[in-house]
Amino acid sequence: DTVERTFIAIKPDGVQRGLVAKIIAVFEQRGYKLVAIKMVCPSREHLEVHYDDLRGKPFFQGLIEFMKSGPIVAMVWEGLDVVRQGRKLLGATNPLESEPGTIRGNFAIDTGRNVCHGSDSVKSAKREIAHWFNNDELCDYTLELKKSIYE
Ligand code: YYY
Ligand code: MG
Repeated sequence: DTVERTFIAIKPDGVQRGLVAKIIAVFEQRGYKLVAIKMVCPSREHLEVHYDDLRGKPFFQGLIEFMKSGPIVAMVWEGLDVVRQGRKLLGATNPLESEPGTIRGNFAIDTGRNVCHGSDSVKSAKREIAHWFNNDELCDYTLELKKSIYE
């Protein structure tokens, strides 16, 4: 399914540390198609709904505070198996467990400063994309490179 989509976000620490271009490049160079991108400073309510499944966890308030500490770069990427592959490109939630070569494995140390977010399933991806983007922000175009990336 080459039109599978995932929601990827560069968190405030990734923006502050100047990792925006590097993180985008990982997805571009793998061959995925960028469908939407914007810089945003979301409200507390917006972030709480985004992380709805983590309400009640001891780190929840700190996570929301941190996510409110600066702008986030929100993106939608499209391509074959992009949800699962996106998680692999990001690396494990705890960067100390992330493989070298992954974004977190290359650029992060603490779980609470792991520089990026990626949807954990096709179902959450659908929910998160609808939560962060209006339909008219999702660009419908042909990636001309497709013939060079897929057989
Ligand atoms: O999907 P992912 O970001 O890899 O992890 P989640 O379990 O969904 O947690 C979301 C977010 O919460 C994580 O990226 C950092 C933060 N967090 C934390 O600060 N401490 C934990 N023990 C677990 C997660
Ligand atoms: Mg998650």
